[in-house]
Amino acid sequence: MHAKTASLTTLFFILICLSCGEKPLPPEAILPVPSEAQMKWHEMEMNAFIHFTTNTFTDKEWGYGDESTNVFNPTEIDIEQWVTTLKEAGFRGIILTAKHHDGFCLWPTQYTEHSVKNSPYKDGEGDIVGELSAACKKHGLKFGVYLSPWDRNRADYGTPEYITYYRNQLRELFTQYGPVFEMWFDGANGGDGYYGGADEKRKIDGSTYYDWPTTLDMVRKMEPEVIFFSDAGPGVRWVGNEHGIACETNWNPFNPEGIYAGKPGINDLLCTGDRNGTHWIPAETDVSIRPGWFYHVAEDSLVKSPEHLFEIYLSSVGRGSTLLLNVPPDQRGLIHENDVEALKMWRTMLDREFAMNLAANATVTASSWRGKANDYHPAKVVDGDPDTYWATDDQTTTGSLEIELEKPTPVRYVVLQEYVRLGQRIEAFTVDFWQGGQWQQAAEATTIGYKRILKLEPMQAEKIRINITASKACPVISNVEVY
Ligand code: FUL
Repeated sequence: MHAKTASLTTLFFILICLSCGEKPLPPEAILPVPSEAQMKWHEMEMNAFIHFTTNTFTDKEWGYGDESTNVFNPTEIDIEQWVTTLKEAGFRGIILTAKHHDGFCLWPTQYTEHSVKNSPYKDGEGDIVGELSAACKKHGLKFGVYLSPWDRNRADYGTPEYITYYRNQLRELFTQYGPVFEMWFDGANGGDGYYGGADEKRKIDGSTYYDWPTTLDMVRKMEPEVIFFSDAGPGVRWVGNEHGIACETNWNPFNPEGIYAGKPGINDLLCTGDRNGTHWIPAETDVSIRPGWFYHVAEDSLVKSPEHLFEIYLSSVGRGSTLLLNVPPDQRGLIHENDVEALKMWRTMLDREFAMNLAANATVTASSWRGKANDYHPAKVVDGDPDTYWATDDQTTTGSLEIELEKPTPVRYVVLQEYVRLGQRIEAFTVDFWQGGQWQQAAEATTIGYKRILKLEPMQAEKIRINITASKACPVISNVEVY
């Protein structure tokens, strides 16, 4: 190589290196951060729950465990109707009570006679778990399983043999009906039950009896991506109530140390999470469309209204949680007409309220952005790409974004998303409207997380300002929508 060419080449590399040195690195993650499987779970936003067992036919919420298998007889069952109804409503996954506390199994397990195989349903040839898992696959929904740890039918409940039974059943479920996206471990335990005829109260130590670490390891070997739900996670945690309400301050970080399913006095903590928590364990908001979890004819008139379901959407998905809405099939084996109607009208409402994003491709400015680099430019919050974001320099933990609307418009909702792959950061912010030449505060809030939707008193706005007033580290926002 010529000396001249060589020096030009060197200069070229020096210039490249200089410019790459100038380009600011992305912010460092603030731990904990979500796993890839948890990220997928966040993105699902809304899943449906199906409670179905002998209770549907005996008009109970908690079967005692002595129900005859003959009572389970859904004569007009149409599982396609469940799945298409739920899919049209916008749910991405369905979690089924494969076995509730009464112990009746919705699949023909080889480990007990207390199942569909001894019921009149399809003359004992039916398999609700199999049929629902297949219908979910067909319609592109994910399938999840609830298998009650408490079992009021089993004579061996309370002994180590029952744990083997429980694990055998999990093995059947995960090898025959997967993929299973979420596994639901319910903490409820009322003590008394049939227990094979013993008719007594049994007390177990919830912190040790089930030996969860061994069970979870076993399941993970079959389904590495599965999300475990329980009070303590480890995948996702209970939100601490059954009203459809996540807390306004909702941290995904959580400290699971010493927490176990059913532990008394932890509901508030489950709802808020823990700013300084060690593990990423988001809250899942489970609630029923009816007062009960199972179908009761007397509740046909008590199906939640579309307006109530909309409020629940705002207080769950809108507070950074995932909604798990229970829609229980009736004795025919169908989702009742009233529930279908409520879901349809709710969907219409969601589509109407969030029809036109006024921020899409709007002009956005910011108080500052990371290294003045294009990669972190404020416009990234309206580009519709969940993987790009606005971020500030490391030492800047406050800052604002201004979104210019095309014309003065009444604004009802602001949707915000942090880029949570780098951890949850923001702890206080306001939303302000530019009106008649000055800023007016429209809302004051705390956490954002995966998603925050603020419902505002509709006000005419020319510009909107998102003002981050406190953050654990430099704010990183991937999305802003305005409706
Ligand atoms: C509770 C159970 O006791 C209810 O019956 C229902 O399954 C609900 C989702 O969880 O702990």
